[in-house]
Amino acid sequence: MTQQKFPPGFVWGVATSAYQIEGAANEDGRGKSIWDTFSHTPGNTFQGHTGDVACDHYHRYPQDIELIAGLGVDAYRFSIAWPRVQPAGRGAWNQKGLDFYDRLVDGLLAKGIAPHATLYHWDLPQALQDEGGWGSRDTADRFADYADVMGQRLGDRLATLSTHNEPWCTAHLGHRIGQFAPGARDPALAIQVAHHLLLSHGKALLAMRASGVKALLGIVLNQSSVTPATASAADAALAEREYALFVRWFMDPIFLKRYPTAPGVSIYPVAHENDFDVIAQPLDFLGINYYTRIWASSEEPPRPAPNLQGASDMGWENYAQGLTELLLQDHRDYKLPPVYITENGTACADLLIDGRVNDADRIEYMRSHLEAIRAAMEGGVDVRGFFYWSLLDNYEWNSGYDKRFGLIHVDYETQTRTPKDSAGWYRSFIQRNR
Ligand code: IFM
Repeated sequence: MTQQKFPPGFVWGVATSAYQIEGAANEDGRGKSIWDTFSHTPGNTFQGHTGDVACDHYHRYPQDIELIAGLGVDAYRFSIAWPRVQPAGRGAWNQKGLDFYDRLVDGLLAKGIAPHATLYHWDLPQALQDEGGWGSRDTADRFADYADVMGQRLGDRLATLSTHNEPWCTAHLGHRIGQFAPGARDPALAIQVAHHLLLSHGKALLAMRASGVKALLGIVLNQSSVTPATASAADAALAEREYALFVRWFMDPIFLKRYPTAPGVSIYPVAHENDFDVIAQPLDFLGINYYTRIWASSEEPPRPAPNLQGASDMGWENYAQGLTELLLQDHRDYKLPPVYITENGTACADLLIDGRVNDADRIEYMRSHLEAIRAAMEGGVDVRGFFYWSLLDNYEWNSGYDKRFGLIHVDYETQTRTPKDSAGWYRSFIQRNR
């Protein structure tokens, strides 16, 4: 691995999102988001955990910038909390919220760290949810207005600006499975939401291009390779359906101006005539988040995936090869723009003992996934950068603070940050690969 260096200019980074780290939920004019409502509703999250305080990054961001710099990375990916900058999702802007992101971006630049921002990492203003949320087509226009203002405000200092993070999660975990905010359980609504998310992405890109926003513009999709559990026709059909719903549902509209077909897929959204022309905007880059593969078993009970021993603390199979498979498949199916791996990482049952976290499993996960990226690049995929998820242990949505993904351990009682062994490993890996 050390002989196969990454090319010069390859971007090394770490990633976070607003609701997972910022805290300060009721400060400086921030509006409520759907995650405030969802996490404060009993029964929705692990032990009722909320993001009210999280890592207190809103106050501790100068220290966190120092920690990022200490890793020796080139880049930091964060998200903007829409309700912090525009509390009701339409109308008035919140100066204190806007100022926070100005300070964050300037603080990063002062340390030579390139800021990569995401506009939507799941924290819709509650006021828009009250009007129908992503189930309403109007929300796409509200999002385009928000994107345009933020693009004009920060775009000259950002390296990249992504519209959405993982729209599959917003649509399906939020509106079909009910595991994420707003907690709906309606398959048809999930498909309509996915369409409005894609539409909002296209409208936002059109608005930001018209305003001459300087940052590179794109979207971040969560993707997995899919493996049929056996050679049966039923498993093959299931695998095709899973891949269509997870990967192609977002890639086909953006790159091919259509929705995919697959066995057993029968729900399609209500779309207007020119929607695909809006959605299929040229991208400057595509962000791909990869954690594990999808194992397609149609049997009852399903056959277990082979590598579940040593799976992550989330119970996710460690399958680095899936990242190579996925990137090569994307490369075959679509004319890809430059790709960033905008998230990849693992949750471990980390223990802080005598000031040290020995997270050898995380190091092995990173090593094997970086090798998988290198293999995809050898196969012709134009990967330009890698962002480890996450900088800090943080609020893992409905799992609360129970799952730790960070390179840096957070003691939530004291807010003490302690770099884990993986932080030192990543730093030296980057140095060796420059
Ligand atoms: O923590 C999340 C992140 O918000 C989005 N991608 C997956 C991560 C781990 O579950």
